[in-house]
Amino acid sequence: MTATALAGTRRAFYDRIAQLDMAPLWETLHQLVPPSPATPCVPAMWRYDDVRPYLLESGRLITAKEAVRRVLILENPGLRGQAAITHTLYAGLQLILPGEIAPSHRHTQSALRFIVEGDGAYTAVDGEKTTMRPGDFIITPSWTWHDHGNDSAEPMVWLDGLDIPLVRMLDAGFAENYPEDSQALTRPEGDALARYGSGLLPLGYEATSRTSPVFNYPYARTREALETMRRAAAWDPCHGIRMTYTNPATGSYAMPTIGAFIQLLPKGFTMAPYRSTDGTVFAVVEGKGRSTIADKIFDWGPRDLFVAPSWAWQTHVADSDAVLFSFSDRPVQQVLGLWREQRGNR
Ligand code: GTQ
Repeated sequence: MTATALAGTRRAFYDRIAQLDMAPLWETLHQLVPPSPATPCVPAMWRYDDVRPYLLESGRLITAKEAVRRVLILENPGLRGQAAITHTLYAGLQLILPGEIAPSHRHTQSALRFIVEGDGAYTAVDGEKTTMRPGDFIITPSWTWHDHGNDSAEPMVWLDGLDIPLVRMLDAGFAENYPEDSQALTRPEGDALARYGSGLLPLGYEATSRTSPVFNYPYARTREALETMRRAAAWDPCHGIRMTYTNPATGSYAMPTIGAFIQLLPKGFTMAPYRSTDGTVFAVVEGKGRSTIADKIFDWGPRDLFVAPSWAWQTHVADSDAVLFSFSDRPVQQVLGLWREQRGNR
């Protein structure tokens, strides 16, 4: 048989087995088992100044109550239509205007909030309210009731990070609405942080879930920790001083599906190249600088957002002292034994 004839015979064979819902592995094996991650996720950046006018415009088009969550989804250009910023994670910017309430619901997807703009709106989680301030890291564990409200005089904006694409892939999503807009509060504000986030734990405490019992990690404390550490800590050549938000009861990540990090990059420091298999979303809190992600260069300042795909080389430079928040699916990859990282030379 000639090569052309063989190719034709094969194609006819593929058509015949397609009738039985089968396909030949050998045509796609190299794609199915790539030598290194071949993600459709691409490096991308959202400048806050570009996005903010649209966010405020959305506030004139729909109320938080009608929208349930008034969010502009940040869609990775390589994943349009999938509500995904990386292959496994969702991100969006949520706006809540003075006097509004985003009604209470719960879902199996875990969520994090990283506060970008405004001061004094609240989120209520599992019977307790917490006031939100810029830079605060707040979590909404899987299947906990949560509603958001704004009693302040200013619009409030935060970055939402959820494991929506991951849970969708696992077909493990459930959701329900609370019978009223606001859930019943059973504990005073600050209770969880005092009880679990002060280097103390209640006597005989045993974790009842895989998520941290602390649900607001206030920026004031985080920033102070970074500032104190810089006096003694050696800078990591790739990350500066980078810390993980942890569950104080286990020392592990604050949530089982999303890892969150905060890092301080010193002024004038060029980080060494780094890559890891967890596609990572970055939010700039303070300072100015630039990151090279694969072949893209992003100049960033406060409130800008960018994403580094799995296994893409990343290098950060800070022109002034800079603080970056970031999140990824690292806990999932690590618990499954899949996570890899590589450090390059400066
Ligand atoms: O605040 O509960 O961005 O359920 C997407 C889904 C936010 C939320 C989002 C959600 C929420």
